[in-house]
Amino acid sequence: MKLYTAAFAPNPERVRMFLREKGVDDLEMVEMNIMEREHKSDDYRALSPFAQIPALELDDGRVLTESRAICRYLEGVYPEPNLFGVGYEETAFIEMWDRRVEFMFLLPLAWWIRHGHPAFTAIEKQIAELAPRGEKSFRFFAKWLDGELTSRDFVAGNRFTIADITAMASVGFARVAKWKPDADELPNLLAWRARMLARPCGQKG
Ligand SMILES: N[C@@H](CCC(=O)N[C@@H](CS)C(=O)NCC(=O)O)C(=O)O
Repeated sequence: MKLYTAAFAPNPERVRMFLREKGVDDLEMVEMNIMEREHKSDDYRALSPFAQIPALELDDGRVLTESRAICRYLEGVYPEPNLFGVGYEETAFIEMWDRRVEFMFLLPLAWWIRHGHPAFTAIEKQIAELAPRGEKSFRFFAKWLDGELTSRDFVAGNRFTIADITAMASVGFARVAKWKPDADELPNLLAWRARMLARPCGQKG
């Protein structure tokens, strides 16, 4: 298997965190430079039709894209520790949380950064109004998640899961917008982040 990845980008970082939590460090990695538009080449588009990273090329030549689908596949190859849930109930609740985080935290953040940060003109036809709209939704969800974390240690329940990884990838990417959880406004999110930074997912790999 070969993982196409890119430094500083949140979706490939989700997969790299997933691998670190699984203790897998021998996957072949192909590093792409997004800002130099390496992923826009015809060769890469043949693998990933929307020219997005990450992509996982399987040994038989098939290619998986979409971070969550790639992690799903890797969970099958490396089942322990379980990060997607055991049984239909836990799996459903973890999926609910992971999708909430992806669509209501990571996606608005991507709008904020991609449509607001001058460096992103390299890959985005910026629409100025989308940046503040994304920022507002991102900040709203951060506050809401902070409230949820008053009563538990992890995003989706009482153990570490894929939902924590998606949230950590978001919080990490938010540094590009000079945002991080504030001790007065988001104390629970800040404490959660400190716990995550102490885990394999929080180590730079
Ligand atoms: N839904 C996809 C999104 C992938 C995605 O947007 N990747 C970004 C990096 S985080 C990318 O490839 N950006 C390059 C571009 O938009 O030109 C996933 O979950 O993997």
